Amino acid sequence: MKLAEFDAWMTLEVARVERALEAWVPVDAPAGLGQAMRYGVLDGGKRVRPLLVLAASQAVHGLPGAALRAACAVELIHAYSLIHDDMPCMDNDVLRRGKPAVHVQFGEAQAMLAGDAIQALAFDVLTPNGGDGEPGSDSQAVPPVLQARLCGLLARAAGHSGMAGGQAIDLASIGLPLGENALRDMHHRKTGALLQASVLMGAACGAASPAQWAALADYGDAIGLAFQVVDDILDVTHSSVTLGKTAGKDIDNHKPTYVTVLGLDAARRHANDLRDKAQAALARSELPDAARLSLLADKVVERDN
Ligand code: GRG
Repeated sequence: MKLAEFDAWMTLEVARVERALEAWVPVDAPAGLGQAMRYGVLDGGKRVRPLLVLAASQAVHGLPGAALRAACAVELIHAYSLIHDDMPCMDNDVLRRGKPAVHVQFGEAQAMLAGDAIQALAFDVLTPNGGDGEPGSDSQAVPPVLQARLCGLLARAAGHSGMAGGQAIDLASIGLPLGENALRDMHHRKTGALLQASVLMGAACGAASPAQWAALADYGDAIGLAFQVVDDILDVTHSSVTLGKTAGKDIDNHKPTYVTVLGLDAARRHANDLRDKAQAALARSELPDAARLSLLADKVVERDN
């Protein structure tokens, strides 16, 4: 696939995800909650996770309606995690996606509620049969067995053994000299689990053989970690303006990172090794339509925000 074709695909798919999120995140939730939810979800973010869902689904000729719902559900979980992460009781940041964080704009209580409601909405979006006339409802698009599978994959990635567990380790590790293994375990959970789930939820929308599923799981595992290594690198090499969030935060907060543990050059080499691992896993999958996943792996490592 040529780069121009891939760029056009990304533009088209991101626009489709934006339209769906625009329709599904409510305007009319009580007492200003809808406004806070929409502020936290819409108009910002690279939408990497939805693109991974859609690319994986297309690689296995998945159901397009199911894949779009899965793409939005993963992005909703990601958006909720950022809202809660920015709160004073966690990472205490004021800038997110180039604008004031949700708790700065709407207050702490509303930010907590917006995150809670966005998390619940993710599972609502995945279960259209339970939806009561929600916008764009297409219960035919996601067979009930697939709804349950997608909910399970997402819940396990977001919960205590995945993202929330990783966040707990993160908060408990401030100022501690973590070794590389402990750092890897934390980031597998905190960042990697949701990125890997994005790939697997896309794969679940189609027919992946057990060997292809295992290869895609390895791909998701490698890019999930690569994403975090690059995040640690960008935190020290790029400005807040480029990143749309406060740069240099990890060092200021005395957090162990791949840069503090390995050093900048070794961290860069590690990111490239993980990209190679992801590409090798894709080759093992022998999926003929995996070019988008391959180009996304490059993008994860070469990104500058
Ligand atoms: C609150 C349960 C809970 C978890 C929070 C995701 C997370 C866990 C914390 C965010 C802290 C952080 C900066 C992690 C590094 C990796 C990461 C998730 C970066 C942000 O994701 P991007 O770059 O953001 O995809 P955009 O804004 O582009 O969507």
